[in-house]
Amino acid sequence: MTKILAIDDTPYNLDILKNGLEDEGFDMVTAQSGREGLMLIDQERPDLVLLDIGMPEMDGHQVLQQIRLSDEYGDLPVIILTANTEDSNLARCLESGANDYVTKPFSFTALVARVNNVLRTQKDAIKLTREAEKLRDLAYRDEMTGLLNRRAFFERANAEFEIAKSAREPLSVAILDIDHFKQINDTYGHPKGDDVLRAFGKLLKSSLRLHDVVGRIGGEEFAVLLPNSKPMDAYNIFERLRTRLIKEHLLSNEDGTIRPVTVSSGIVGMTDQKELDGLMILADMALYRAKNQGRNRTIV
Ligand code: GH3
Ligand code: MG
Ligand code: MG
Ligand code: MG
Repeated sequence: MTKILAIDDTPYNLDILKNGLEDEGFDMVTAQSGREGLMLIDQERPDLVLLDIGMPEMDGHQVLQQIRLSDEYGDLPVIILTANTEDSNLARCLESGANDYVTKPFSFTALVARVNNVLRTQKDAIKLTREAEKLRDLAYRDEMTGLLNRRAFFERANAEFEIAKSAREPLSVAILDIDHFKQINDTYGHPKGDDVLRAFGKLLKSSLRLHDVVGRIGGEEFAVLLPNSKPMDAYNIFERLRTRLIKEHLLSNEDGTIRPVTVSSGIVGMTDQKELDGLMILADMALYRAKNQGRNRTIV
């Protein structure tokens, strides 16, 4: 059965979509915010997403961007539901990677036809949008690791920070820095150093949830914003990552000995900071302490 996730901040719209599409034989899941929608994509693995654009906090464009940047869900078909019928808005919806759009108010016949059409032509649509995806990647993605680049990280992280601040929700920020990376380059060569960065990026991403914001913000420096997470939750995640990294990523020396790759991390939770920058400075201070205390550790 085809599972559809509808994301809309208006409960009434969700009821209409759920009832109407269930009658058409679809399995329906609903979310009232962008962030809840991203969580449900992880949990429910829908075949298609119906996405409202005008939502407070995280709007539809931001949700779509997050989906398209995901390795796992990047190809997920998305149909945008929008009340704004201006050409510029509709063009923007398609440019940001939507497979199709439906303008509100919509007829169910048209909506169901578009859903079926998108599902059928999903593969062709991927090919057609590949060029656009490449351009988007250039702007947002760090080429080496596939994570968000520095600019995109701060853009997304600032948006999450504002949401958490106004909703008075917990949030954690972490900065991670690979230990003695210069020595890794000097000992094993720059290409091997690049391999370590790629492997670390992959491990980091796989330790986190789809709605966590994760980027490479410097050469061997990474940053993560975890919405709705207390510092101790983040600590447990990064400690697991740290011990896994040491076990799984070993560099062998010519004399047969091995050298594990290690990482130091600084974590902070939401404080009375008015700006994300303030939290980043505190996370950097925690990282500095981790380095000073001997590296290969996580400090909250
Ligand atoms: P610390 O434990 O204090 O963090 O020491 P470190 O050697 O990791 O830190 P330092 O800042 O002294 O060196 C970072 C090194 O990372 C220097 C730079 O050449 C290297 N680097 C930065 N970007 C890249 C990259 O894209 N690829 C590779 N292979 N190396 C990089
Ligand atoms: Mg809305
Ligand atoms: Mg370092
Ligand atoms: Mg560094």
